[in-house]
Amino acid sequence: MEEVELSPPHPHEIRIKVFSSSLCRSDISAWESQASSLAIFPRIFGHEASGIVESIGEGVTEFREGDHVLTVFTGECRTCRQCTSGKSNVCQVLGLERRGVMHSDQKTRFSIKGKPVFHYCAVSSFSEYTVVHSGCAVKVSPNAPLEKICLLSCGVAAGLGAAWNVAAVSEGSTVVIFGLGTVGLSVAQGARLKGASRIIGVDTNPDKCEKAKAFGVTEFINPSDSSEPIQQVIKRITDGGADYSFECIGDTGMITTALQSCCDGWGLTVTLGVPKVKPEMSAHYGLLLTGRTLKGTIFGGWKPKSDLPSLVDMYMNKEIEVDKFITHDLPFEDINTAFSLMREGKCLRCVIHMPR
Ligand code: CXF
Ligand code: ZN
Repeated sequence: MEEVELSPPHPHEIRIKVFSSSLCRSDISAWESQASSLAIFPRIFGHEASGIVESIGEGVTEFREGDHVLTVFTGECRTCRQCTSGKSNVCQVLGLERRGVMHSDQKTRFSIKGKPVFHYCAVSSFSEYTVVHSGCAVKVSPNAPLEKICLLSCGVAAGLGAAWNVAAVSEGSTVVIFGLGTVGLSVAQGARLKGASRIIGVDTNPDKCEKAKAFGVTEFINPSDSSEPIQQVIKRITDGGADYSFECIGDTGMITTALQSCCDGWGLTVTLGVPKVKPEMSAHYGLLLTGRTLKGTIFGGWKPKSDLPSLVDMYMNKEIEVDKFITHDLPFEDINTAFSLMREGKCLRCVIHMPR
């Protein structure tokens, strides 16, 4: 825990009093990353967060002090080619920020004794206050519980979007999901809500079996339990492969396995995991010649400003499940416990509550 200084918001930015921030696996992956381009320290992690607008910078018209917001790690400028295409959420102006600075001036808003403290995804929510670009926050209903909906700022929304927007899972179909963390289990929830008849969950952590059933997984397979390669098991029990497979681990080797686990002709593999070590992937081209498709996605294809408020409404109307993903609630001072639980595979989401 450190005392940091945080500047007022610059033009088109807002300063937020963070309310709750859940820990996402990618916070840890980035922290542990040995790749020098990502080793930016000292830095404040955290990106899956809710908060209340404390002050607004020049030119901000969309927010007022007191507004309830979700932060987003990939923004929406509403003017670039991708934002106006109606086909993509990969904003060219406020998209994923990997250099630890703010989009507008490549500088930081945090410092300690005049020395910069870097950002993460231009959000940095493991702090009592943060500054974000106004295009990287979404106003939500003041009736929605901030201590729950922070999960919609990354993991839960990403999984639902992958099933709905990217794969468009159809009724009666067979789905296989590799990696049953919050993202994978959100894919399961999304597939169930679209009427998939079989949802096969794959994870090497045996504790995931019980948890997974609660989110719609109909069959659980632990690859460590058999010597038969997992793709062969999937093909055998699905008459040649699933209709859809999802890679939610962040292991590029598993992308090949996921492709091999879906069927000839129309099998679709959606990859959402963020690789921890090796970013390159390889697969036999024959897998594509025989009609498979491989699609990548960030944030499940959701355009945050346009789409997140309706996801919050769906939660409020009890059409989607969010609370069940919260396995732990911790005060900010115990944030390191959340890191341990995540590393040991003992949680889905730990929500960190800021002092009020
Ligand atoms: C990630 C997405 C890919 C890069 C790092 C941040 N967001 C959520 O986990
Ligand atoms: Zn995340």
